[in-house]
Amino acid sequence: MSRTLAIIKPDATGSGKAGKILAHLEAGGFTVQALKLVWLTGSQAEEFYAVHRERPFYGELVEFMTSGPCIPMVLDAEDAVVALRVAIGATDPAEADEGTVRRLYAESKGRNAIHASDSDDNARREIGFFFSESELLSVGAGLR
Ligand code: IDP
Ligand code: MG
Repeated sequence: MSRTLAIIKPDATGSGKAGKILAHLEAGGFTVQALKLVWLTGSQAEEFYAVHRERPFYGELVEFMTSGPCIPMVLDAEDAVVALRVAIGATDPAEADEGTVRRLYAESKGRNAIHASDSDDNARREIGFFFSESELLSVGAGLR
């Protein structure tokens, strides 16, 4: 088993899709190890997405991610990072495979329902961004 981070984004929480997305992930074999509701500040969103600082959509992305509450969660699965990227689908829901979270629940390329870490190193960094050591103490996958 390994571990990754997902974030249900403000478009999905605001339209009442969070429960459906969580159920979809659980049915897909992911186990929730930690979860919370957070409303990011501008500086938190800027820090989380700092890797995209130079991209033309950075301002729009930060504005969107601070427009309502998010639900970050730690998920365990076999090969969790890759499995979750497959389960969420392409960034643009129009290009996402049938049955993926983004195809089912995303509005657009920007307002795309869910984030997933793209590597084990980024998963560790992103989990640490949202969850303290004590909040992860009960988690047993051995990555802490
Ligand atoms: P990913 O979430 O599939 O890994 P990234 O390319 O890492 O996609 O982009 C991070 C986030 O930035 C996307 O999930 C989406 O919310 C937003 N984003 C990416 N490209 C665009 C764009 O062209 N227009 C508006 N927002 C975008
Ligand atoms: Mg990405």
